[in-house]
Amino acid sequence: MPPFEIMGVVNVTPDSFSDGGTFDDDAAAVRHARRLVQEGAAIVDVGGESTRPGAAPVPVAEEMRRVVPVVEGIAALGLPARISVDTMKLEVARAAVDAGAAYVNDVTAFRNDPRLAGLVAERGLECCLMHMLGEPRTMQQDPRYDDVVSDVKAFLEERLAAAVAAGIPEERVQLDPGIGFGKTLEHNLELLRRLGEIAAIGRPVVLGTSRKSFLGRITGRDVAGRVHGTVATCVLGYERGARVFRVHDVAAVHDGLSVAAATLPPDGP
Ligand code: HH2
Repeated sequence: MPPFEIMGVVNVTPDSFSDGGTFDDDAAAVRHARRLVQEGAAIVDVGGESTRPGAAPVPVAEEMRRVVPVVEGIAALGLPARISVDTMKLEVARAAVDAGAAYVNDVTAFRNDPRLAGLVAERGLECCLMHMLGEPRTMQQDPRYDDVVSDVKAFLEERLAAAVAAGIPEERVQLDPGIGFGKTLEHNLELLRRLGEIAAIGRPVVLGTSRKSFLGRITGRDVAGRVHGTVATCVLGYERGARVFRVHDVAAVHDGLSVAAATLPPDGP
């Protein structure tokens, strides 16, 4: 694996927190994916259901209508990048994989539908298993942990074991602490401070800080002004062992991580 990989976000939703409604035309979303790959994304993550705090669930047929044509369009370009589908639903994932996706990013880590693990196993896909406390509708209502890092780590170890038990080779699994998913500002900061403990599980850690509200709490910036804060978290996260960075601003993060990688010993941090 290269020193780091960037997963560029392609949201095809009317209501995503930072770019909702921007790419609700399929052709625009496909063009955006091409641009993200040109800027350095190794993975493009196509999502048709917002998971922002308070978001309402999207019916399967509507999520498929949003996601599948965009995955097809990206696959037709033959870009040097893997296509990921950001979904918790089996039917959406299956249709996206048939259309060319090779990676399943499930923010419920196969808890919403355990059959998703079977699809990943059968089709030889990669997956990202993410920690979330509760569900998007309610997750920011007073989240509590004994110790956020130990709790998230134990959860990810348990979900990794479940994925392996379902027949997914460990090498195909990446793990994500789920920044902002049922976490206060202090929980997010503690996870970033002690990210090395999550990396110690031994699987690549995916970090999703891009433009999130905790950056706004620190910098006072609105969503569009959080690029520099995003780069800072990615560089620090890289030094603490994260390897995959799910971001909207691929060019800026690619520059930051390239500089960070050049300053580290060749065998990594
Ligand atoms: N964050 C979001 C969505 N999916 N997947 C992973 N693995 N990690 C994350 O941190 C993550 C994720 C939320 O960001 P975004 O897609 O920009 O917003 P929305 O959920 O409103 O579409």
